[in-house]
Amino acid sequence: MSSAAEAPVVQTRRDGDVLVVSINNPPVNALGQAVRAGLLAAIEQADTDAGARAVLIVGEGKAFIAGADIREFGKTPQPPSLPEVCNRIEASNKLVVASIHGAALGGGLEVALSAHYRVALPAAKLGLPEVSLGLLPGAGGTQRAPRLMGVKAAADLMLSGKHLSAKAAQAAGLVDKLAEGEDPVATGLAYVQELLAQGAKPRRTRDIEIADKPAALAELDALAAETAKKSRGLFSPLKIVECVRAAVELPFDQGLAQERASFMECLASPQRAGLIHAFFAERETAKIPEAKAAQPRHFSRIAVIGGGTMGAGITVSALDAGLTVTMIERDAESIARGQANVEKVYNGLIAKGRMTEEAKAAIMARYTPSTSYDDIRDVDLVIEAVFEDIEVKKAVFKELDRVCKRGAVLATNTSYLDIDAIAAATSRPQDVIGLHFFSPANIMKLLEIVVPAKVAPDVVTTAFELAKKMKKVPVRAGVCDGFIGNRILAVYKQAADYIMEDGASPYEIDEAVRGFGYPMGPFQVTDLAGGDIGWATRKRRAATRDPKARYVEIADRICERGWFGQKTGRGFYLYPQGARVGQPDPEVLAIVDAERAKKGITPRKFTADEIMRRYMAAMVNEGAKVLEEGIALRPLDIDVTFLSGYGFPRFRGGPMKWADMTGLPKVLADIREFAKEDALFWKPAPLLEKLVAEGRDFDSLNKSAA
Ligand code: 3H9
Repeated sequence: MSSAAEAPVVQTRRDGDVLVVSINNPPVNALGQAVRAGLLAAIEQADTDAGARAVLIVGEGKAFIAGADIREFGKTPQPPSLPEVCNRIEASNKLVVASIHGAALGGGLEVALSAHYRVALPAAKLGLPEVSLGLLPGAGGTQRAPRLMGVKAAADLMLSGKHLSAKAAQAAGLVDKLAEGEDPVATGLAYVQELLAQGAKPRRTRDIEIADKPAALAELDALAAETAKKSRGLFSPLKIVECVRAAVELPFDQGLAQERASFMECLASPQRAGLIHAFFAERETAKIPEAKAAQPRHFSRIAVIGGGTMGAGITVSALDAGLTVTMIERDAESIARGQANVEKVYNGLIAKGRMTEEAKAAIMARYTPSTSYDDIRDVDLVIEAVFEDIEVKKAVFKELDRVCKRGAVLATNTSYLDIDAIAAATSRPQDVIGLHFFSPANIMKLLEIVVPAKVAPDVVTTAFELAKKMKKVPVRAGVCDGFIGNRILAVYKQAADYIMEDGASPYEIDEAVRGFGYPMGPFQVTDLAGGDIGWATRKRRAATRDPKARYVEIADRICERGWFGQKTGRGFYLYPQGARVGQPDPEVLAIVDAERAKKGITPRKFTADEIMRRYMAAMVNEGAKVLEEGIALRPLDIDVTFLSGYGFPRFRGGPMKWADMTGLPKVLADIREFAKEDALFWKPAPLLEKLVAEGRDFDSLNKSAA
């Protein structure tokens, strides 16, 4: 073990009459067992040190404390607990001050709220984001925050999980002083001396009385109703409201006891397991084999080919990342439309008061429209976002090959097409990669980085660097029809079509999928995206479709009528007068009935549970195939793809995590059962069978890849 690893994670030293307690547990000073024990010991030491008049708690490195150590959740808790540490800090007979820089989140903020005074440096970020992990503040946060900042503001902080700037935290009452400077120790010591000079004594948050309790309870009633409506199956938000209510109604210690009990319930919930899996998985996807060997290429000037919705969204993402963008379109009219698409995004922000005209002008100064490829000779990176047709794309890449400087990265935004074939249209396949953005590209977080056979490793790392600059969640994918996301989508969409043809209405299926936690069901999504998009894909695939495979024609019948969804006023649903929420359409049900009759199918009843078992089994089985073919590096890459790009409910952790939590033997048993009806579609993935035979789960593959 290195000496750095042996250094205590909490150190104390005397600075005159102040005991400085510093936490040094990189990367973010999470409150693991050793930190908790160290903090407790430091406070005991301070209380018995006659020469110490005050204690200063600081974090070393980039954060004060980012919270409890999330990796410990789900394991047997080791004493001392964080609530015990916080209570001990608050009870200290010495003046305790927290000096906050960087993140003071979750348990980190709870430590600070247990101190008697708080000073923050300007870049500090304070928050109680436990809700995003399926938890609630479990070390006194639900009891102390309302006493310091008021009941409504504290509940909002906990329910939103948002981070407050130091300035906002001071205005809210969480922080006593906002200090200039960059050194939390020097700033903290100066503040301690200021307090001592004023004769300040320990001031315990637990002793603060909550003002106007009847008004606070009325606010909580309203908040509980709103939270029940908004939290869509999430467990911890309502628990947060109940704990804040306890802060108002009960003595402090009873409130703490209720918080503890609720925290333990959340900790035991599968939602916590799903959300924490999502947290770590999103940080893992950037860990790719190429990262060890290849530094990203430099890029600052980029080109976007195509100014449609996708090209404009990519342009906005690039401009927001500080890059210089040249947009290429084929003629004056198209480029004017492309620029209008870009400006529309910024004008929307201006209309909402979230951007000034000056800020827009500064951003647009980095944007150049052009109709000539000659204007992009010097760019470092190109993203093509033209019509989804392999011949059109190959022609664009031939042109890029002709004009672009050597070493420029050439990326295609195709969602299905063969990127190896696109790369082969150039003389430099080592520079060609897929960057699959999701629409609207300036909003959606997912970026599938599709790695063709001949691409150079430093082009792959450049793509990941671009994702970081654009604040996207990158996932590395291999080349196949649809890559990770759209390939798996095609299969579970097919499962939904089979369920529909066998007896459930599209509306029942959508309802079951929403009940699982999705914001929308698959037929609502089709209507939103435009039925014509899927129709074009089905036509393209018709030639290669296995003639023995079951094919449901209902969607084709709907498209043949020109019913493409919201944009045409009807699709699977009716959208009278431009309504955004659709109504069931009896004519669609008649089409479904006619198609069933044509195939001699007698419709049967499906429960929501059976719908979801089929939907998820199809998703997981195809996910396993994507893994064994190496299209996805790890199960967690599939999880992140669906969480960030396809609306998969975050609290379920992603499809592969869902499968692990459901139990792979159960999922496989379902697939084998369904295979009795259609052995071709429900062919179990060999990887799934292997894992079940070996008694392993998908997560074991994440771990072995780490
Ligand atoms: C809690 O506090 C419960 C209590 O109320 C009650 C207890 C009884 N633990 O995000 P980054 C790792 S719940 C363990 O890439 P950034 C992270 O995995 C907690 N590890 O950096 C990554 O590791 P690696 C409430 C953690 O600068 C590395 O640190 N707190 C933790 O973009 C760097 O992270 C939160 O929810 C942790 N708590 O962002 C805050 N946090 O290098 C969660 C981070 O191996 N954290 N790691 O991939 C964050 O929001 C961001 O990490 C932060 C830094 C803003 C701090």
